[in-house]
Amino acid sequence: METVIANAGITVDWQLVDYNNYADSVGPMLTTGAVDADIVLLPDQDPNQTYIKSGMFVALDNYFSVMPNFSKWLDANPVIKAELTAEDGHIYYVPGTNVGKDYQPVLMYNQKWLDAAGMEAPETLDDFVTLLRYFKDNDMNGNGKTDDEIPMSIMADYLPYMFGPAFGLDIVSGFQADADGNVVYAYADSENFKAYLEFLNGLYAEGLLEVEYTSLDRDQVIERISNDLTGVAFDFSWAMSMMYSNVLPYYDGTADTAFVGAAPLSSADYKGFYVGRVELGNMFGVNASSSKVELACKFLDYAMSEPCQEMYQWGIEGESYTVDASGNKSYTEQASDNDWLQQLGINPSFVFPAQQSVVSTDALVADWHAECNAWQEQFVVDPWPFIYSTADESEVINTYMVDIETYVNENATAFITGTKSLDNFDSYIEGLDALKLQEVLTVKQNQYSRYYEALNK
Ligand SMILES: [Ca+2]
Repeated sequence: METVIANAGITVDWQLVDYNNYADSVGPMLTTGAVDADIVLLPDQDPNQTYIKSGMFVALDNYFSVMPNFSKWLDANPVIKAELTAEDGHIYYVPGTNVGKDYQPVLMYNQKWLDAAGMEAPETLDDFVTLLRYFKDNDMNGNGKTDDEIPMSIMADYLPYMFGPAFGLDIVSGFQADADGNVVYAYADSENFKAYLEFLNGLYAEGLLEVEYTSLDRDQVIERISNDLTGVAFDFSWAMSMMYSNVLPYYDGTADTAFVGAAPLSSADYKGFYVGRVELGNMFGVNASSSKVELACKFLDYAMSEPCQEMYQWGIEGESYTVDASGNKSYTEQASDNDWLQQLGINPSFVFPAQQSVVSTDALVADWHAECNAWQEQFVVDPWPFIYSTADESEVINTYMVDIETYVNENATAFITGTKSLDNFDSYIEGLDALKLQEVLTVKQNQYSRYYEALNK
């Protein structure tokens, strides 16, 4: 941290606030205008443009001539640029980002079971069902019994990630847009969402999706894997080597004995994908009443530069990392002490707009896992983006969405478990109208149209 400041050639009056109470402390300060800092780390992402509309922060695009690093970075990251574009077309904040395409939720198989079945990881729903039947009917764990195998152990929250894309649906985000920017609610898709429910109801009826799936939690999945009882999981990728493979009784550190990530499932009509995460993180703004607006913009721009990003990620050469003759970096032993590392102001870096990198995660997982993650990245698509709301839009969404989400989740469970027949699917769709889905869709369409315009500018 000191190095960044020293290299920038400035002195800083820090106003430090306990990070655990940051939002509670700084939110009221911003609301009352009692902030004299030149640069402010926002307490939230200003989702309703409250601070933007109060005129508290400078429109940074007016200063892009002195912000070459930031403007270049925005051009290289069009989704984030569009997300940061406010309703009035200006950009007010410099963001930190989270990893959005790496180590996200993915499908994984017990490689030993796959090999014993003589099968490759399935890529279609049909092959997948064939595999589940094989796992169910055979003594995959070799204990002499064929009735203790649970073909797959999937927590209910991950079913949308796992099966929605094969039906062309992003029911993780819920709202999705086509290539022309037209917004639909995936849970109201009368053809594809019905097909999704029919498919899962079929798995459930056949005992391939277990009766207890709605209450299954991660600890139970881990326990099953440690007893070699299950062949398929779907979870955040980091669980692959760090929570699942490592508890397998025969795991020897190689992919041959592990739970290994695979391609997403596809159908004849739709190519599968994995749903990523919004990358936008902390936001930094320049105070419009500052006497040093241009200097503040310049500093934020410097803080976005590649040498600084490298420091947020690796720290200081010779202390937290070393560089070998061919230019490859590796962390020092001392850097494995994360408390020490955080004293350098990094991992994570809270006080600068840091772009989170996968390198530090790669270093934590098995090599085969890091390779698998890098390969799986090709299947990950952007989720529904962050888009600023207006106060009116927020009101509509807040008024109706909780009831809509409760309704779709309850109905999905009822249709999958068969307590409600899919003959009633049309009345389910009609029920969404009664819950004012159309009003929410109008808001979402307006929001997406703004985003779409900024994206294609
Ligand atoms: Ca068995």
